[in-house]
Amino acid sequence: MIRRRKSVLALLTVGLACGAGAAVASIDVTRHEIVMRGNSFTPRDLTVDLGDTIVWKNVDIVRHNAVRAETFDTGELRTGDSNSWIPADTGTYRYRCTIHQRMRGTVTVATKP
Ligand SMILES: [Cu+2]
Repeated sequence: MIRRRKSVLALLTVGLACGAGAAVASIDVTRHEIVMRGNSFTPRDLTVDLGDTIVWKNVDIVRHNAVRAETFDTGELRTGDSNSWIPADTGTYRYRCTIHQRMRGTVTVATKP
């Protein structure tokens, strides 16, 4: 299980995303990054807490996406692009890159202990 705890970057990202700014410092956000490189997701299996943000970032030289039907779709990401998803429910979510059929990953969402 790989976990990354909250960071200043996460708070900045949320602040920019909502554009409000005032109460940003009090938001408890954990941001997890999944890197797309070498036609694979790293980490391939990620466990997060409900309410966390998952970011896919493509650092590969080809386009990728991360898709789970009816749940999330990052859209095609070019080199350096990223997109995120905040799960609305717990569970195990298997997903794939629809461009490269063998490029797969899993996000497991659990409630905070
Ligand atoms: Cu791909």
